Amino acid sequence: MKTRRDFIKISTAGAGAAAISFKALGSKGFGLFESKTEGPVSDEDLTPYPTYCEVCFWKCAAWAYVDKNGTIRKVVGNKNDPHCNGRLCPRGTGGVGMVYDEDRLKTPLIRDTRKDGTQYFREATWDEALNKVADKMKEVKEKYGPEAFGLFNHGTPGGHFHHLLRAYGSESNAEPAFANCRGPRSSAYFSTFGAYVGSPECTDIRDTKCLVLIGSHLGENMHNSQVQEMSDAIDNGATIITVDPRFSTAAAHSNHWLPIKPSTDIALLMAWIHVLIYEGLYDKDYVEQYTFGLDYLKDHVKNMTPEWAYGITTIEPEEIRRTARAMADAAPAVIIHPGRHVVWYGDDTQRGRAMAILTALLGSWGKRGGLYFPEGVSVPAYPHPHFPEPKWTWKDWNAGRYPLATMGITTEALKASIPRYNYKHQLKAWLVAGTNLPLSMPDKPLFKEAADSVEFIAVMDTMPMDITGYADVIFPEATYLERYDVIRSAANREPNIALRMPAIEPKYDSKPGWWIAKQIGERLGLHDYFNYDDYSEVIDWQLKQLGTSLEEMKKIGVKKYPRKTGPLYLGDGEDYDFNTTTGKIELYSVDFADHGFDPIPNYTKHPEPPQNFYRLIYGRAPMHTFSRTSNNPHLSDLMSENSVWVNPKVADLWGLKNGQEVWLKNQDDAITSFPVKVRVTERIRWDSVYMVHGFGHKNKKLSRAFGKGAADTEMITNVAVDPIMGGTGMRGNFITFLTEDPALEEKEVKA
Ligand SMILES: Nc1nc2c(c(=O)[nH]1)N[C@H]1C(S)=C(S)[C@@H](COP(=O)(O)OP(=O)(O)OC[C@H]3O[C@@H](n4cnc5c(=O)[nH]c(N)nc54)[C@H](O)[C@@H]3O)O[C@H]1N2
Ligand SMILES: Nc1nc2c(c(=O)[nH]1)N[C@H]1C(S)=C(S)[C@@H](COP(=O)(O)OP(=O)(O)OC[C@H]3O[C@@H](n4cnc5c(=O)[nH]c(N)nc54)[C@H](O)[C@@H]3O)O[C@H]1N2
Ligand code: SF4
Ligand SMILES: [Mo]
Repeated sequence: MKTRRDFIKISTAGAGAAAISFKALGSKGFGLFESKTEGPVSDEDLTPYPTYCEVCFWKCAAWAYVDKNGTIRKVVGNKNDPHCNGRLCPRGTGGVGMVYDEDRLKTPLIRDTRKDGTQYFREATWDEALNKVADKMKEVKEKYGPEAFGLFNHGTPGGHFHHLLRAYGSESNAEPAFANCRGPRSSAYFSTFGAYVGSPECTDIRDTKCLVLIGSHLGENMHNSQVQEMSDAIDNGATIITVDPRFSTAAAHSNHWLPIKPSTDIALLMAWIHVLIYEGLYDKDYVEQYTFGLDYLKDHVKNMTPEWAYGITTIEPEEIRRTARAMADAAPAVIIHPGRHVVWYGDDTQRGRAMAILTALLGSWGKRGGLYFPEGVSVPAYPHPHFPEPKWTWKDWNAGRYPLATMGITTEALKASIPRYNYKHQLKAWLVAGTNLPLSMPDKPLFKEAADSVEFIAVMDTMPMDITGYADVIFPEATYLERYDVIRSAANREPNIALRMPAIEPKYDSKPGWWIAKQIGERLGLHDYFNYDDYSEVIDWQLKQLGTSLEEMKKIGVKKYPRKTGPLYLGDGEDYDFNTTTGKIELYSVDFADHGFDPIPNYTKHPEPPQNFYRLIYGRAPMHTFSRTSNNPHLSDLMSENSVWVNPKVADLWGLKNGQEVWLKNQDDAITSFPVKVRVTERIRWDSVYMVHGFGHKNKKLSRAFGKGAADTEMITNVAVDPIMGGTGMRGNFITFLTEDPALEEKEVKA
């Protein structure tokens, strides 16, 4: 296929990954990054402005301290905020680096073609760039209907553009945080309990007696308040059980580390369920009162013994029994952590179901030290006319597939953009806001084909990330420390809200997302949907409905409200109606049975690595968030590249040395663009290798991140799709090592 649009590497015409200790955060927060260029300054000379962090999706509330010259000197957690309790993680403190990164996008850019036919980006005025996008939106609406304009979004910028698209007539949106992240968890917990676990997850870690982490690497995955509560729980003597093929930071703090063979977790979970039922260790009163389907479950797991699971998982039967009994001893103050990035092997909703069923048997849903009932504040919408009804939405791409998807599926959006898939409803143009699709979407060839197929792409970003190379128009968004944004309202133990306001004026010619969306809206004749001059008017109006004001929130940043929905926990024997088909917690899912899915989870065997190949698994480093921080001046100082973790046995076999650079090649002959250093360590099983996600950037304009480390995404060409909700299982990929530069080899062959 001919590439209509070249990938442009923007040029305008003119401490070890796992080394962070829980204590670092548990006591006083991570050390501050003070400005390097300015001298020391005392707090009295600084003005604090409230914000909430955008470096990850935990959205910790914070104060940005600004000096007399208008420089942000530090960002510090808000003490009244339940997401952070006054302590930010290393990424949050380093967030100020997003403002002062000199590689930032500085002006709008428009793709143009030189006389010789090559493409480049030229600087444009806001007016020209906004007109270009608005004109294209008008054209698409006339030619194909507004639904053909799709939106990929993540984080707060997405909200403003979602509003714009709804006003324009489209509900064709998808975000990687669903099908590439936590989607299977939503379907699993909703079908079992009729409720979601939310974000922050409603895990009562501070009061737990036993925390079970199944591939959830808290500590490296820096979910701030959870990491703090885990540190307290460890101090209070809670039993920690970690199931991970890798000796993670959490495993290092655990009483039991179960180094499971990857892809076999469902077998372990079913064996645990077997032990609880057949040793009579489950919470009989709770199960009797609140659940549906124990008899089916009992029969189903009859032969799923620890001995059966041992052959599959490589975990000793006695260890399976011991850990099941430890959970039962602690019940109901036990948490089977629901995890978050759960798109692993394509049967992920069923693994989530097994975790939810185990939770129910232990009687810990709705109990102190288990999972509590969260409550949020409902922020009223600023008045605007009704949105027009689209003729079709993201649901129609799926055409009946993935019946339990609750949000747009990103891979389906890509297929809907490619004519040869012949979808009835097709996308012709995209807006992309706050997501770096080339690094976050598996199956890169599919992404490229989709980007080549659509007529137009507009990208809003703060940085010249990989995605911007595919754009026709690029908008430089102001960073979160330079803008007003939507009021944060996330369910928690106590309902609460947080304000984000600008600490400084936007640098360069960047503008806030709300402003960009409004400007496009005005050009489309949608003024009534954007009936304000400044977003602070929207926020003030909303805050007044909530009994406060912008003035008050500027002083406090976070406001808490009393609960209205009742206590955090179920009372003993209290009646409770679950929002499921049977009104009970469904050990047997009626909904799944109706849709032809297994009503109780089954273990299915997944492909194993071929000879000389190893399973690629990946995760997080405490000082980085995906690909968004790799160029951050503060955070790249802490960790500038990723490495590939290799077991010593494997290193011996291949003659690999610590620090040696290798290229990785996967089962489909995809090769990493850049080499990556080997880290020889006992902390990974011999059948797998491990990488931190977010490195291997290909845009030269990222002066610190370009070519540093390798991208796991390039090795993820095989995707195991979850039939229930469309999740993209990414851990069925196998890699081998190339010790010579493959580009040199190619040159030699040609010569
Ligand atoms: N291979 C692989 N793929 C994965 C994962 C993995 O571990 N490995 N993880 C998956 C998971 S769990 C998730 S949630 C997704 C995340 O996927 P993405 O949402 O794509 O995450 P990032 O890579 O951080 O990309 C965020 C983009 O937003 C930009 N940005 C940051 N702040 C702002 C802002 O204020 N305004 C605007 N407009 N842009 C901003 C950044 O510069 C960057 O380009 O990826 C998924 N994909
Ligand atoms: N510092 C930091 N924190 C983050 C993020 C970040 O980018 N940086 N991203 C945030 C986001 S959006 C998300 S979704 C979460 C993701 O964080 P988590 O939900 O914790 O998810 P994963 O990335 O899937 O977890 C990776 C762990 O799973 C293990 N693993 C791999 N294969 C298997 C297997 O087959 N079985 C088992 N039991 N374990 C396995 C890996 O060894 C690794 O330790 O992190 C969040 N927190
Ligand atoms: S956990 Fe860290 S990066 Fe995420 S919002 Fe909180 S401070 Fe920011
Ligand atoms: Mo995620």
